[in-house]
Amino acid sequence: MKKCCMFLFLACLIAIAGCNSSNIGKLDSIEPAHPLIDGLFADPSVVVHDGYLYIYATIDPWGGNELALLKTIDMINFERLQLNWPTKQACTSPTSNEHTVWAPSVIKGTDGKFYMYVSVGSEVWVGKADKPEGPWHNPLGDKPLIPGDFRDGVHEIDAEAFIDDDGQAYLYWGSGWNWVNGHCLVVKLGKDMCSFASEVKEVTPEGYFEAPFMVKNNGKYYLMYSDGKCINDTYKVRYAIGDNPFGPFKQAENSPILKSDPKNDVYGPGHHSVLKYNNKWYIFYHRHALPYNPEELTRQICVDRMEFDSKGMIKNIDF
Ligand code: FUB
Repeated sequence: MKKCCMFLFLACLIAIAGCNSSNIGKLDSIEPAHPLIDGLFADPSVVVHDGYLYIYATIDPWGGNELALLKTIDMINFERLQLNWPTKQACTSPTSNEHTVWAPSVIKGTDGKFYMYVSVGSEVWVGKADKPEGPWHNPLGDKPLIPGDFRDGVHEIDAEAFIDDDGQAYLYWGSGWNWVNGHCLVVKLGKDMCSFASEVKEVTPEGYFEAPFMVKNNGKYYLMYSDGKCINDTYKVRYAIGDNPFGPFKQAENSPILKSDPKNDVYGPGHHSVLKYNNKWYIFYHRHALPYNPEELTRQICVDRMEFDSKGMIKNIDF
């Protein structure tokens, strides 16, 4: 009888484990430029933790009082979770403006904690949590990491952290105003991930407007970014290559690698992030919802494979 109970118990455990087993490797079977979820979300940032994929995103149009957090174990069913932070109320400073919460970036630090860099108004706030779902808090109390008046002419948004192989973290950020003169700044982050540990350097590559994302592959540093207007089909993803995190970065010959393709109904793809999973690269980005209506900010999140060719160039993404 005892043996029988033990067998049943083990069988149940195996069944439960089977139900929960992660299938996010199904990333591969998702159609190019096909929205992952029905809702209107933009600026995706992704984290994989305990077999789940988490997507942090701007709620369209133009953000809201909070961010969207979507969680999946199978790339088919997405659960929408409520984040306790950031909110517009919790992240208002004398230099923020009326803009909302948008453009998150989440990364796991070398200390095993999760760090979020998020634009609220026209400035960058930092959050910290033990788990991707939170609870999140601002380690700086009620202050932004990068205030709205940090540097003249720079729109202080779209921050993205990168951790190099030696454990040193960097923060890239910046955009322009009125769709012109985008600036990309970079700084070394302190071990606490919420202080600056170097001078801030401008590394703006050719054709840059906003949404920087750093990728390292085979010792090279690929600064990827968006260019054009996110409100229409001019938005696209470019990249430039450098030998270290501070550049200089030279735009690659085949840049942009992701752009509108009206024949395949793809309009204004951009503000991406990159995930390396099971030794394969994936690019998450938003593109305009269909039917395409320029000037209306209704964006949806997609994912495609991203590959490097034998010369170390990022291959153009075709649909
Ligand atoms: O979602 C709001 C803004 O649109 C982001 O900050 C930009 O990068 C663009 O995607």
